[in-house]
Amino acid sequence: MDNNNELKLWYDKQADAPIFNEKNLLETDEFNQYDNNWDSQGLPIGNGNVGGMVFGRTDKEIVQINEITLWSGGPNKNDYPIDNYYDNKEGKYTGGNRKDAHLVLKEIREKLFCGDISGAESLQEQLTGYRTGWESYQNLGEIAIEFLNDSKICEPVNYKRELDLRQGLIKVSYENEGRETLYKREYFCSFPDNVMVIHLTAAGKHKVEFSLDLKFDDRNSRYEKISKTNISYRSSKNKITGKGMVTDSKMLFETQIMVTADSGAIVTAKSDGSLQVENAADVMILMSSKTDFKNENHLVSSIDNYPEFKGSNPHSYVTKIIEKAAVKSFNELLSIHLEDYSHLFKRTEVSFGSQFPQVTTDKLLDSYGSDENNSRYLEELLFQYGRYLLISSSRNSLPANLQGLWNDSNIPPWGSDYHFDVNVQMCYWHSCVANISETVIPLIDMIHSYINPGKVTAKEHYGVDNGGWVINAQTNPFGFTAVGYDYVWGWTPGSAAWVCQNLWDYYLFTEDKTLLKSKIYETMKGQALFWKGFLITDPNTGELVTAPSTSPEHGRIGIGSTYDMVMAYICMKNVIKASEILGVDKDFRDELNIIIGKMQPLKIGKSGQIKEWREEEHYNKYENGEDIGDPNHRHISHLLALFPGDLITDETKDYMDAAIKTLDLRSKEPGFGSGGWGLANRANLRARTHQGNEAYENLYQLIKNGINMNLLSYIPDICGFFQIDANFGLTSAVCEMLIQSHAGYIELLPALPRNWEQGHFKGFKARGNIEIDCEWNKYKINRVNVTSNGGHIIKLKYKDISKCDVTSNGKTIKYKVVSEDLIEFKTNKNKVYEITLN
Ligand code: FUC
Repeated sequence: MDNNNELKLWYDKQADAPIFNEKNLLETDEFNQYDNNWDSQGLPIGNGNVGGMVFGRTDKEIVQINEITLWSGGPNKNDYPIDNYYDNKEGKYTGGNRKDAHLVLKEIREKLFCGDISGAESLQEQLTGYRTGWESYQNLGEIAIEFLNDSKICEPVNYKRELDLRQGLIKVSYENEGRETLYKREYFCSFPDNVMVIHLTAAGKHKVEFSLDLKFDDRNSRYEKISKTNISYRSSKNKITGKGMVTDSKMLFETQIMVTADSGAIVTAKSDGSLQVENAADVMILMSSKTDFKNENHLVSSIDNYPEFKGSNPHSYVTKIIEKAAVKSFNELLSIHLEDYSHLFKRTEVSFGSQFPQVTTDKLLDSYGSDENNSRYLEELLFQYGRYLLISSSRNSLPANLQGLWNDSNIPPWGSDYHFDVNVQMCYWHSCVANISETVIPLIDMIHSYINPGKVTAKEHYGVDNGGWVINAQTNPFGFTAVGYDYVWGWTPGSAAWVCQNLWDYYLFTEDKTLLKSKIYETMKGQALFWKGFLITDPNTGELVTAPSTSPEHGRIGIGSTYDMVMAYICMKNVIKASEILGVDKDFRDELNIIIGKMQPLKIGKSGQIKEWREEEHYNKYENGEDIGDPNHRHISHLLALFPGDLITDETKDYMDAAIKTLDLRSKEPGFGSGGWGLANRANLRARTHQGNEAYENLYQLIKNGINMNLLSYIPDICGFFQIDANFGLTSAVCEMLIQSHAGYIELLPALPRNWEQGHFKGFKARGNIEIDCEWNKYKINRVNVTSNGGHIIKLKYKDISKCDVTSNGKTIKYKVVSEDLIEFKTNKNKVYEITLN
C-alpha cells in the first residue's frame, strides 16, 4: 500500500452511501433538500466543466456528476408561477428587472435628505426586482456502478480511499474478504481532454464485474415537478448516450459514457440503456457532458426580450470529445492530466513546520486543537485544498458558484448561484496570491457578460441610462442582474464594484495587459459610468453620496452606506489607474478624479468605529439610541476598505485603529450565520490589521466548527450544508497572514500568529508580477527569495529589514533604506534576488 499520504485526504473507510435518490420529490424547501453524506463524505473532482463526488463504495459505487452550466430558470420559460409579490405578473423572465422601478427614486431621495427614514422605508420595496426565473444550478445525476458476483464486496479488507491534492486524483484500493484479489480504482477529471476518467483494475483470483448506469436527476426543481424532460438513455456496444432537456430553461444536455476494457473482458449493451462488464482485469470509464448553454456579452434589446443564451446542440461536441479520449490509454490520459494539473498546483508550498502525521483525515480533523503537529499539518492541507478546489471548479466555463461546481440537488441552498454580496468575491481572493491566477478568467468572462444585461438594471432600477452597468446580490448565468426581491439584501450596487476589485487585482498580480485591454477595462469603466450616473449631491453636506443605500443583508435604508461608498470610490480610483496604464480616456479620467474628490467614503463614529451607515453615531445606533442593524451581523461590509480594498493601511492610522475597534465590537458575540465564510472574512480582515493571533483564532473556530470530514466547509447554524466560500476564504487568510502587497510595498509575515513559530512558503505572488519564497524560524525570517517577473523596483517591508543583505546571482545588490523596516531596490526582469537576515 502507498504510504506517502502527504497532501492527501485519506480514509480507511468507505463513505456512507449517498441518499439523494430517496429524497422527498415534493420537498421544495431549499434548506431541507440536501444530503448529509454527500455534503460531508463525498470527495470532489472536477475540471471546471464537469465534476463529480466520489464515494468509493465497494458494493455499489456512486459518482454523482455535474456540468457547471446546467441551470434551470432564465428566459426560455414564459409561464412562471405568480404567487408572490416578487413574481413577475406576466410570468416572464426579465433578468429580474421591474420596469421603471426607478420612478420612485426621486421621492425616496427627498425623504432621506430630510431625515424621514420611515417614509423612505415605506417606499423601498418598489425598488426591488422579481425573483422570476432566477432559479438554480442543477444536479446532472449519477454514474452508478453496481458490482456483480465476486466483485461485489460488502466487507472489504485493507480499504483505503484518498484524494491526492498534488495529482488531482482519487484512488480507492481494497481486497476481498479472502484477500485473493486486490481491487484498485482511480478517478480524475482531465481539463485538456475534458473528460471524467474512472479506472478499475483487479489483480488476483477475481475479476471486476459490474453493471453501469447513467441516471439523470429529474426530481423536482422549484417550479417543475419533473425538472428534466425528454430524457433518453441508449447503449450500444461500449457506450451509453444520455440526453435530455432542463424543463423550464429548455437547456439541452448530453452525457456520454464510454467503456474500454482489456481483451478478456466482455462488455454488453443492455436494452435498458445500461452496460454490463464481465470478466475484466482492467476497465476504463470515460464520461463527457455538455449543455447547449452559451454565454457571451449578449445584447439585451429591451426588458421584454432577453436572449436565449443558447449555442448549438451538444451532441457532436460530446461525441468528438469522448471519441478523442477513448483512443488514448489510461496512462496517456493520466499523464496529460497530471502535466496540466500539476503545472498549476505545484507552484506553491506552505509549511508551518509540521512533521507529516500518519492519521486518516477524519482523525486529523478530530485532533485539531489538541495535537499541535496534527493541527499545523491540517492548516497546511486546508491551505492547499482551497487551491485544489478552485483549480477544479474554475477553468474555462462558468466561474465557481456557491458550491464550486458540486451540487446534488435541483433546489440547492440559495440556488447554488452567484452571490455577489461577499460569496463570489471570496471564492477568488486567494486566486492570484496563491499563484493560480488562470482560475480568475471564467470570472472575468462572466462579469464582462453582465455589461449589457446590467445596463438594463442600471436604467430600470437606478435611473442610470449612460451606458453604465450594475449587478446586485444574486445572479444567474442568464444575465440576471436586477435588484433582489427584498430591499434589505437585494439593493446592493456595491456588489458590482466589489467584484471589479477581483478583476483589477488579477491585473495587478499578473500585469496581463491583453486581458486588461480586451475585457477588464471595459467592464470596470462601465461600472465607473454607473457611479457617475447614480451618485448625487447630498444637499445637507455637499458631498457626493449614494442614495438610497444600505449595508448588505441588514439595517435600514439610508444615505451613503460605507459599503457602496467605499466600493464605488475604489472602483473609480482603479479605473483612473487602468486608463493611465492603457493611455486612454483622459477626459473620463479627469471627470472621475473630480467625482472621487467630492466623496468621503469612510467616517469614524463616536465609539471610535468605522461607521457602517452614515446615520450611525455610536456603534450600530442612531443618534436617538435606536439600533440600526444587527450589532453581531455576519456581514462586515463596512471594512471593505481594509480588505480587499486598500484605503485603510498603516499609513492611515486613525482608520486602522477604527477598523480594529469595529472588528472588536463585531466579534463580541457570534451573529446568526457568522460561522463559515463569516469567520474566513474576519480572518482576512484581522490579517490586514496585523493581528495574527486574532486572525488565527477565527481560522481555528472555522476549522473546529465549519469543516466537514471531507474538508468542505459549511455554515454551522444555517442547516450545516456545504458552501464553498469558506474553503477559499481560509486559503486567502493564510496568504494574507504571510504576505501582503496592497499598500505599495510587499510586507512579509504581516500577521504571523503564535502557532506558526517556524515555517516557509514558496511561490506566492505579490502585485507587480513578483514571486516570493520565504523561510522563518522562531518567528523571524532567515531568507527570502524574490523573482522579479515584471522587472520593477521592489519594496520590501519587514522589521529591521534595513540590516539585510541582498544578492543576485552571487553579486551584492545595493538597496535604498526608506526606513528601518522598509527597503527598495531596482530589479531586472526574471532575475532572482536573495535577501538574508541575521
Ligand atoms: C449571503 C450570506 C448568507 C449566505 C448566502 C449564500 O446572503 O449572507 O450567509 O452565505 O449569501
